[in-house]
Amino acid sequence: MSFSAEAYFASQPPPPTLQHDVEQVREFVKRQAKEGRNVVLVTSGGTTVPLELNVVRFLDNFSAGTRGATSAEYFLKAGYAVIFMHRQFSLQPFSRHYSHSTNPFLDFLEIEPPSSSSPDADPGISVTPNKRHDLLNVLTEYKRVHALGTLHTLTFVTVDDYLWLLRALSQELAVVGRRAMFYLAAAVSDFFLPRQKMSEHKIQSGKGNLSIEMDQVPKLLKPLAEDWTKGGYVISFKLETDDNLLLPKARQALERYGHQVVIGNDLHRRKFEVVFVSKKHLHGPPPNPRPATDGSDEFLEHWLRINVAHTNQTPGFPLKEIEEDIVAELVRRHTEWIARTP
Ligand code: 9Z3
Repeated sequence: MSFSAEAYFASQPPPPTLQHDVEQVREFVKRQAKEGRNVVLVTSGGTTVPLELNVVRFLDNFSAGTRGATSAEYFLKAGYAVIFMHRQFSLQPFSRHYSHSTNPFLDFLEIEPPSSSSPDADPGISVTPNKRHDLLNVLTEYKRVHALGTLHTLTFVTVDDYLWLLRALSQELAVVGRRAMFYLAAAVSDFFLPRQKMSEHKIQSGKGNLSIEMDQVPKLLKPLAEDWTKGGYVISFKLETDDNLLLPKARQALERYGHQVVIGNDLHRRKFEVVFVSKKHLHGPPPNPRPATDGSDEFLEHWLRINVAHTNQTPGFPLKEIEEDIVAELVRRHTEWIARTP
């Protein structure tokens, strides 16, 4: 079965923290609006689909949160206020450079013995000299953003949390109209198990194979782009593993949901190659205008590529991140979008 957005929200309960989360976002947006900033909602990380009410098992969607956390940093640098809505425990701006699995920070802290004049004092702690420069840069930007108050973070776990939050936050962002941007990089499940079909307790083994029929997650992009945002600039991501599907699926999404940009990425090439797909009538020309490869002149495609060798150098600090170019291009397009009165 496929739920409409209305049927979904009428039948699935909201997360218990929704009200609290929304109030905090309302305050944040109000302050940013007063200070005249553009506000971007960045979604990041994968959603889960619980299989039981007392959840022991769940399905997960692939995403470490790198795209979202990295992009959030570049938006902050560009002067945007960022609402960072991410999967609990996925990567976050700034701390992402020191992921416990690839670049654990304990590995480059040194213990310094107390001085001979105060031998009973605690030993000091210092940063390994060759790690200082990078850490200082991250820390400086982190402190700057905290002092300005331009980053607000909140979390989701399940696809239900995600959908309820997305609707509520997009309605809150309507206050800033065209100055709002939606950067929907989270990996969202296409299927879910409605409450009414969920087993209360842990599904028991011993009865042979397990078959579960899931329902389709409602597509919220259309109401989001059409009704909730009041002119916000909406970007979704399309993830494929079959190259041949990337462009057709991206075009199909634009056609169906009527938002502004789909960024297509292939699972294995996503760190060094993406494609922006947009509709011609919605935009001025991109920097290297190219007619779409489907032969029609309805869509524009704009490929961004970086040198693959630059993406995997020092852990946590690649020479170049494709998100820098993605964000620069989007800021350019969003600025035009704001300037153009509807
Ligand atoms: C993406 O395509 C993101 O770029 C990635 C980022 C999930 C690939 P990482 O977090 O990965 O850096 O490890 N996000 C959107 C994925 C998605 O679920 N898209 C839906 C679809 O493709 C549409 S909303 O159908």
